[in-house]
Amino acid sequence: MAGRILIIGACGQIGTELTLKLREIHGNDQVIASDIREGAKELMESGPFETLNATDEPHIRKIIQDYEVKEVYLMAAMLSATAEKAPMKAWDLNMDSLFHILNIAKEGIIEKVFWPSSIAVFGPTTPKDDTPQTTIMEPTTVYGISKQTGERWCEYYFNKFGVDVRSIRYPGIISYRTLPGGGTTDYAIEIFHEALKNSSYTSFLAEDAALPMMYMDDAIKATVDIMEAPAEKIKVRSSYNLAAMSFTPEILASEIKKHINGFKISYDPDFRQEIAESWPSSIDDTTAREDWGWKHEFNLDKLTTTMLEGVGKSLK
Ligand code: AKB
Repeated sequence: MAGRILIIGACGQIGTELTLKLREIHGNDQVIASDIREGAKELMESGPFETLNATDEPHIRKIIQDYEVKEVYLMAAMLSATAEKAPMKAWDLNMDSLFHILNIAKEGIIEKVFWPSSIAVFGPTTPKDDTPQTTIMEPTTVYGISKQTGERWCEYYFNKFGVDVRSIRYPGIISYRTLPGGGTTDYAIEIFHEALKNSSYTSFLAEDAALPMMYMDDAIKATVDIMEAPAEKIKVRSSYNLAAMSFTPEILASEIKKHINGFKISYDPDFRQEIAESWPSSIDDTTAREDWGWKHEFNLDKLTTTMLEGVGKSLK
């Protein structure tokens, strides 16, 4: 690859692991991490870091110019639960940052863009089970509205200006290295920490709230794969459905009980339950599998053992 890679939002849950993976693939000095605040030691010490507000267009342009960046991964966003508490701030962050990058790409300064979408683009009127790639989308959250709008603009910039932008609708992503911030699917990470610390967890979602989920390594693999695929294979320029597994808090708890004797779960649903109810229970990702060969590796069993081991080590 000619030119360097810039990750905006590199210190977040997905950004951290994505940056480390891309540094492993392309070399540490080829991947510039940036975020509004510093992050994990491993990330800060393994390559270049720039403090960057994702809405500061002149600063984004300067970093792209200084490092001769050709590929941008825009991972900065306000997630579903936090966005409900600060709607205008979420809208400004999620949309302004995307427009800055799309416009820089339109000018030909960068060649390729990755922008994550989410299952939040769907809403209560969407078919809930095996949600198809193309279907009714009437999101009812600020985050979902921003992601759906973003998808429309990505497709528009591809069609009108030939911008090579690629996107995935992430489900809930489960990992142990960096904690997520402000999502509705975060319970599925908190539960492992509480199970190992206290042998009990109170879920903020109801026992039967089924949501699409994925282990981090699969999400990173999908992100790398879609960006490495030949352009002609990327036929969807809004965003691809992506799936691995689907479970409820009750199912996850019974999986954890197989490893932690006496683990107890209780339920105290809050405002996030309403968000979860508006989202699909499971996703049909046939199009991603057919177009660019997406394939997941982690099922619930493998996810549970990996999380218990990873969180367990981090608590020592
Ligand atoms: C959230 O819960 O907001 C995110 C997402 C599904 O995009 N994890």
